[in-house]
Amino acid sequence: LHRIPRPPYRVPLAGDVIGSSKDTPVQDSMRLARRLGPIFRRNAFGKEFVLVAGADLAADLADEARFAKHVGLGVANLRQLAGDGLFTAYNHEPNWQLAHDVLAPGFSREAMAGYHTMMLAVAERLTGHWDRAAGAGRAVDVPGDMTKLTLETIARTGFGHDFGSFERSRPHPFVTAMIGTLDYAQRLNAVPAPLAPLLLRRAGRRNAADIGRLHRIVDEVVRIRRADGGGEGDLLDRMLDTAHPDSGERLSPENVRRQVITFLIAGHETTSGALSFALHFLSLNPGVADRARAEVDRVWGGSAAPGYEQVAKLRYVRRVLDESLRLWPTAPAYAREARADTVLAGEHPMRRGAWTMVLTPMLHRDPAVWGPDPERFDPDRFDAPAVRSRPPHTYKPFGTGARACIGRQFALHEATLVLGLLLRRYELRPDPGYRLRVTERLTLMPEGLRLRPERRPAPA
Ligand code: MNH
Repeated sequence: LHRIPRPPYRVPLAGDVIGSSKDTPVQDSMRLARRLGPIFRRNAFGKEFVLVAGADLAADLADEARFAKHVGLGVANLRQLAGDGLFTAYNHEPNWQLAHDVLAPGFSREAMAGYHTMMLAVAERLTGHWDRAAGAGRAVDVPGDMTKLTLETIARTGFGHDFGSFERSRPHPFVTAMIGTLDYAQRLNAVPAPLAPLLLRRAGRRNAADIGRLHRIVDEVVRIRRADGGGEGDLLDRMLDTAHPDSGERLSPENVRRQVITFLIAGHETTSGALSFALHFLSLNPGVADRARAEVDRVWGGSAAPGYEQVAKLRYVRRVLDESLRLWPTAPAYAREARADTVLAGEHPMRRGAWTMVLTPMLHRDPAVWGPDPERFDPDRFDAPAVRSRPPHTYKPFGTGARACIGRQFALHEATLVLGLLLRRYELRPDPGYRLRVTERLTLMPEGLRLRPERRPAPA
């Protein structure tokens, strides 16, 4: 451990607090990575942890034979909320495999094609709202609107539930309570564990109230479904009715609640951020936006409603998303633990159970992989020859291995569809005064991003 660099000034008891803020752990770590290199240590109140920012090390950590997901820091802090739900389950908990096997068919190609029409209907609520803003020459609140869109999409496709987000002037209470719990889970990392009950007493009470609110909301979603006697085979039907294909086992009511919370949160917050960053970059790179728009016009032509297949054909729009998630992967870290004593990258001994965090935004900026100017936004980094020429395990916005994101295709289909619709319909004018500020609440979001959509004529 002593060979791994660490920040030079360490405050007794508190640790590496100089130049770091409880509100921006990821961006502080990015700064440290720039100074300290591909692997470094941080210390908080006597707890020492190692972060990885370099591609060679991250590639070695992707070896599933020697490493597995570690439930630590932010993810572990969410266990109060989501217990052994899919995202927060320990590898050894039986409900992980059970829920994974029962829910995975809900993310097959056929399942996605089935969600498409509903995704389109939600996206049209968004364009309705943006049309009114464009007509009045008003700017739109991009993260706020993307969150309305992605929450409605997962709620309706997965759970047959309508949160009415577009009819509300303020965020749905589910969103407010969710942000509260994510924020709290992040803040728990910034205080010494034994003092948390004391230092975060008020915040802890608020967090308990937020969790209670989330439970009541999801219990109501489940109650309505039970009263209806079943939906049309969506995620909630799988959670409630589907037995494991081999064991015949079903999810318990307590576990269903945890899965519903997990999917309602994981299914919208990071996709909302991904769309928001993509719109930010499109507004700043008119050449990229023109090229993406030309592709949409070519592939979709005049068709009023693009079909499922027509979304998959938007290759360049998809690259815009890939590149946005390179620079700002909205789930910005994942942790890996050693399955047995091993040596990381032939250099760093690790005991069984020892763990390290991969700092994805810096992995995605490693000049050895991405060249001398990794900050430059360039979707062509994801054209086929460029992707083929890169080593594996260099791009990880959805994590890695058995515990990688189950909703990846869902997110990419939804986000590509929405970007296509917005590009076809609007010019995206940036707010001249806007400078990117990234807020952290375990996830990343471009704070206060506003754009001025302007209607463009329909393509001939
Ligand atoms: Mn998602 C796991 C990123 C969209 C549901 N997701 C992960 C992980 C990352 C991630 C990273 C792995 C975390 C870890 O190793 O600790 N997810 C994203 C991003 C987007 C995203 C960047 C959008 C963009 N995720 C979605 C959507 C859904 C979803 C949409 C559901 C509809 N994600 C999950 C679940 C897991 C997960 C569930 C946990 C999977 C498992 O452990 O088996």
